[in-house]
Amino acid sequence: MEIASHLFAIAGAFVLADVDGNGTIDYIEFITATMHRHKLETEEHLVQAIKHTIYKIEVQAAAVTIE
Ligand SMILES: [Ca+2]
Repeated sequence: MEIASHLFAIAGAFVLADVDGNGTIDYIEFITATMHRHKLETEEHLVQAIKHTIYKIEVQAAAVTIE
């Protein structure tokens, strides 16, 4: 079940990367797809860092309120 879901995700990624729809991923399509993925991962890391920072600020604010 899990393998099928991974294969489905990979097939979907290939379909999205094949911009001209010719059934193959050329160099430009590969670079474009991987750069887009890298950007998404970078944005996800930024969101996680901001959430972590907000959490730490809230914890510190709660500690100050208690004291
Ligand atoms: Ca193509």
